[in-house]
Amino acid sequence: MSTVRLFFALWPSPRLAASLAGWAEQARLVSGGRVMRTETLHLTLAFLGPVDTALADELACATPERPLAPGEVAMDHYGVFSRQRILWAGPANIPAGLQNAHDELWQWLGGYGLAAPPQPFRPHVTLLRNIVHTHPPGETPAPLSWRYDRMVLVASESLTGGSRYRIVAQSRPRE
Ligand code: 2AM
Repeated sequence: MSTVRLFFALWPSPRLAASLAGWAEQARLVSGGRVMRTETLHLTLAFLGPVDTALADELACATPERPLAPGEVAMDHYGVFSRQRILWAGPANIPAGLQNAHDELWQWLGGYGLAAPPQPFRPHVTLLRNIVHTHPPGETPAPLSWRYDRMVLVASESLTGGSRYRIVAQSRPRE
């Protein structure tokens, strides 16, 4: 059985991604580590892991017909996942709209036999990997406001030296 590694994400505009890259550069001065490429920055809504290719095709066809309730999330906080040596940007407080979007997405995915992970939703944009100092920087740049109105379905392909992301579908914004 062949599978593809999938996740649903919010993808920033090039402008927002450039601002997030500035957050990454600032954090690297304190934390060390490797900066993620600007064009790959994203916020994962649901990580599906390896999915059978037939189901992946079904999801890619269904995604445009499943609008995401538009909302806004502040990037106003640096956090670290010390075990994974990741530094990220995200909201200090998860907005209800984003939490609902996550919960409703997983409810919909349940109809395809997919189950949400037991861990709580931790919305974040990974900025640095392999960080050296696992305390987040004390100073945070000016907060960024991220208005979103759609999500993307992404296939993650493992290559030597990292992953390549391929957007396979996106939801249509609500009329
Ligand atoms: P990360 O950036 O914190 O590693 C593609 O790998 C995306 O899916 C990334 O945003 C990654 O988060 C996320 N991801 C990878 N494995 C995951 C897992 N087991 N649970 C939740 N998200 C995961």
